[in-house]
Amino acid sequence: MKIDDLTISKSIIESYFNKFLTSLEVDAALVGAGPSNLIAGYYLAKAGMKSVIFESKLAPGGGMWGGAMMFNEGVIQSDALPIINELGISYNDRGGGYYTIDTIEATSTIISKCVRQGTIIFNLIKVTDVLFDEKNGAKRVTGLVLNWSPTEHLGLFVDPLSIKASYVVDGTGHPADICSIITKKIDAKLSTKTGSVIGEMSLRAEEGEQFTVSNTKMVFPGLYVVGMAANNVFGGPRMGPIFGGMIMSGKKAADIISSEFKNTKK
Ligand code: 48F
Repeated sequence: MKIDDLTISKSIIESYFNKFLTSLEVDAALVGAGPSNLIAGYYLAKAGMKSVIFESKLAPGGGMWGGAMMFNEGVIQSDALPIINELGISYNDRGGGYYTIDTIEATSTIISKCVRQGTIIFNLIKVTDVLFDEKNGAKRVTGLVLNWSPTEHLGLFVDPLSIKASYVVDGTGHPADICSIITKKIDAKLSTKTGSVIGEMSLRAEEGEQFTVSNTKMVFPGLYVVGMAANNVFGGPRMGPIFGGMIMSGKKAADIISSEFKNTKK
């Protein structure tokens, strides 16, 4: 076959912009492609919701690739094994309910399953702000404001674009970027003890893992937190290189949002 350079360019441009156009109004918009949001994306798509993830870096996967201290192995506890089995990720049984996963295989599989299930991932796009509505003094997050990540690095003054979403999920990990943004920019009072981002505490795996899952919830109308962002926002400890909590948090977020979504459609 003869290869035509312009056909290559036209194919990429048209496919990309079709993908972007179909993502302008979605059921769920997820910020950050770490393990928790990738799992949320997988289960949201499985539940039939139109979902999209925006990731500021080149590679989705967040902090999972590097395992612990760049040893590319991670630990999963038995509670998260049903999800690992559903996704077909391999593991080694270390005994006592501890399993190790090769973080390269695990991260690449989670990304692939998420996309193949139907959640679109856009990389190199940073969420810089939110869209919100205000009715009778009550605010609700209704979308995201986006820009190419390099604009920030290069200090370019380029205006963003925006999309609308019925539900937004902050899965930005340690910084909890979206929750911080709304407390500063729309004077949002979060459902935390202080009304703002409390900040993450020192590493304690046992407590941190439970904290992530129990604090995966709505933090402001229209906005949910998952994974490490939940620990930062609600003031829980970090957990280090055990990933079961991240995975269970992603599934919990998808379960809450998809059941709410179904209720609004009744
Ligand atoms: O940090 P990250 O992996 O979040 P997570 O799903 O998982 C945490 C674990 O990896 C690990 C841990 C548990 O053992 O503590 O750290 O909670 O992924 C967060 C992703 O969000 C992206 C960031 O590049 C990363 O890939 N991100 C952060 N801010 C933005 C963003 C933003 N404003 N817009 C788009 N992406």
